[in-house]
Amino acid sequence: LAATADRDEAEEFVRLFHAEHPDQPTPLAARLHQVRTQIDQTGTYTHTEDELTFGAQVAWRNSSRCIGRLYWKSLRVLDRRQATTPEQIHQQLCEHLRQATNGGRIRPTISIFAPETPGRRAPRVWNDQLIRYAGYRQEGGGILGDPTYVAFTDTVRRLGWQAPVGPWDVLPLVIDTDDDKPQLFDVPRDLVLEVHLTHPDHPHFADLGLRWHAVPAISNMRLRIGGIDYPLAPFNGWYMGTEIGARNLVDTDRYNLLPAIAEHLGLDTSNEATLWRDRALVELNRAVLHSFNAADVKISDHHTESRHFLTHLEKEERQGRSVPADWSWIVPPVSGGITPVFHRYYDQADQRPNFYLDDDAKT
Ligand code: HEM
Ligand code: NRG
Repeated sequence: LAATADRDEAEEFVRLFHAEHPDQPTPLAARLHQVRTQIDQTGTYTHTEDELTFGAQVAWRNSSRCIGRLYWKSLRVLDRRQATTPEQIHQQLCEHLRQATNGGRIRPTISIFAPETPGRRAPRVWNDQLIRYAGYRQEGGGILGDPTYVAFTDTVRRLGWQAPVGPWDVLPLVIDTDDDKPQLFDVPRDLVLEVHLTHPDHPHFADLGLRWHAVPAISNMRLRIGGIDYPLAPFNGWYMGTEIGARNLVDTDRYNLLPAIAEHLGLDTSNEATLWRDRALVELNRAVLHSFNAADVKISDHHTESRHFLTHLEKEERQGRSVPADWSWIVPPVSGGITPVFHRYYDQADQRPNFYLDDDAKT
């Protein structure tokens, strides 16, 4: 069996862990010896709970596309390496949503399932987030729901999902383990906190019937710590309002709602120079922030989140660490130039541990 853990990366990680956490019960040299021996004998090694926690936190710290990294040290890490059957995994995913949602006081959380090993393929879920809305192609060419998920919705219907066929149907989870066929599980309704959108100045805005889910929980990124891959390690924080109000509800290949909102607001859409798109966009983003706040669901705006990110940068640099960042992801999709993150460049580096999307996997 070919080794699944990279020896050099393992060493580098164990050294990093000890550098940032001196005073370990097992000294660095002894731990390095253990890890090398385990890899030589079995092709892999097992992270301690402390290594796993630190590794996940640093993977967040190294996520160059994430503006929300100020709180990387407070990431809650749930060690789910023992869950193996689809039923156990489903139960732990539900428990993740329960703890992370926390009635709206969202807690950044990651659940880490079994890694890839020489003897056994790691479990996966096919969904890209734990909570997403289905999309349906309709007769006549229109799309109901989230257009991004039309293909995935077809897939789960072929696996037997009984689709309600509405605009906000939460997709079932597809859990795939080494020894079973992929299995479908519903996400229990009471674990899906949603916010219905209202507008602080336009009482009839609610009639548009818009909503979004409270928790973004990415489930398709591989967590790589010390040369070990954890393909199933779903994580969440809270939303920045623009993700919903400037992208999910707005992109022309998502809910594409600006025309409907402009009409609702009675804007002059006769030519682009009226800036009706921009005006509708601002009102939608106000509605998102207003509605989450009114419902006591944690969310942050792009001005605050941008400031926090620069605070994070300064804090890390004072610790002697560089903060790799990807300008095109960090700068918010609205009002870029009036947020402070716009007016500078960033280091670009692939530091490990990190999260990887397997379509553009780098290793
Ligand atoms: C990306 C905000 C927590 C890891 C992003 C993006 C935003 C964001 C705005 C860009 C998303 C996009 O444009 O689609 C936040 C906020 C958080 C948070 C406000 C609140 C605490 C976390 C946590 C993790 C994380 C807990 C991991 C432990 C990532 C990664 C990406 C990302 C890996 C890139 C995703 C991709 O490549 O598709 N984050 N984040 N973030 N965030 Fe965060
Ligand atoms: N834009 C995506 C979510 C991407 C990650 N954003 C976060 N992550 N806030 C969307 O669903 O709109 N997080 O872990 O909090």
